[in-house]
Amino acid sequence: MSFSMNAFSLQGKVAWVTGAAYGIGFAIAEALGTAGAKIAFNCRGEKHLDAALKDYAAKGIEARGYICDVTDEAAVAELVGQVERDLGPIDILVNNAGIIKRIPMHEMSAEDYRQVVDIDLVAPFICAKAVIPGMIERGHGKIINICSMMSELGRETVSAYAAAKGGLKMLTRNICSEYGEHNIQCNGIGPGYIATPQTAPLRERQPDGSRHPFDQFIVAKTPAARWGTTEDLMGPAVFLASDASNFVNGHVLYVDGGILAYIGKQP
Ligand code: NAP
Ligand code: GCO
Repeated sequence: MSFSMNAFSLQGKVAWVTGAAYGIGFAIAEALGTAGAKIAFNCRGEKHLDAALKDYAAKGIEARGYICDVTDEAAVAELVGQVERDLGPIDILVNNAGIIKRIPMHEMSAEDYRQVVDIDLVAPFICAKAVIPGMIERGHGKIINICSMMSELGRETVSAYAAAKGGLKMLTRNICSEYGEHNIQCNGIGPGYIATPQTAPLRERQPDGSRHPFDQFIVAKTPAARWGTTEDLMGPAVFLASDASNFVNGHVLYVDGGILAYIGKQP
């Protein structure tokens, strides 16, 4: 038995990354494209789609973009058919699209709570469900669910998000349990605190120019002593999308600069 770096290549594969017009999804799609995969991505509106197509082209990545809300089961099924006609069967799905609402739980409406769960937990089920039959037929497939620190930890104001991301960790394990025998690997990536539009409000400068208290808190709580970048997620995503991880299943790979290992700075 010998090992070749080709195990990490995605040449000839088709990867669909949800919500990948910018942020973490864009970086993951860029990495998978650089590793050789043909890229399909979706987002909700024309404006982001057009900008993203230019951004992918500027990175030298051939990507097809589609408008599709991942909570709409019929639209997702249609999208999968279209991607397969345009690029070929989907080998890799990355469930990245997600939102957060930071509202104290006792003030949060059930409607807001449901919207977060719908996008962050129900949509990954909808998207996975749409690609699994084809993966079973072809005898292989990779599903990567973008989890969170909140798959393990709680904090003030993010009850819906934590419930959804905790659920997503268990959906990951369940897809592994249910479809592992078909050579389908379903794993999660649990990013730490990553500088993207989603976390921008937590990094905003204060009126006096000082750093946001949450920004300072996160840097102190992270052994790496910094926020993560979207680039930090590229290598882990390629690994989990490639044959190099064919016996890794039902796992959440935390890419958090060490947050989950750390009790916190002593006073
Ligand atoms: P972001 O900058 O806010 O990007 C979120 C993406 O999701 C956008 O492209 C958005 O597209 C898309 N999206 C949202 N709802 C959608 C829907 N219903 N249908 C289709 N696309 C939808 O967030 P991010 O920081 O890159 O986060 C990406 C993922 O990583 C999320 O699941 C998030 O929870 C997770 N995560 C983030 C961090 C972090 O620190 N940033 C840490 C851990 C996990 P539109 O513009 O079309 O709405
Ligand atoms: C928050 C953050 C997070 C991160 C991320 C951490 O308000 O605490 O937005 O939850 O985005 O998911 O891993």
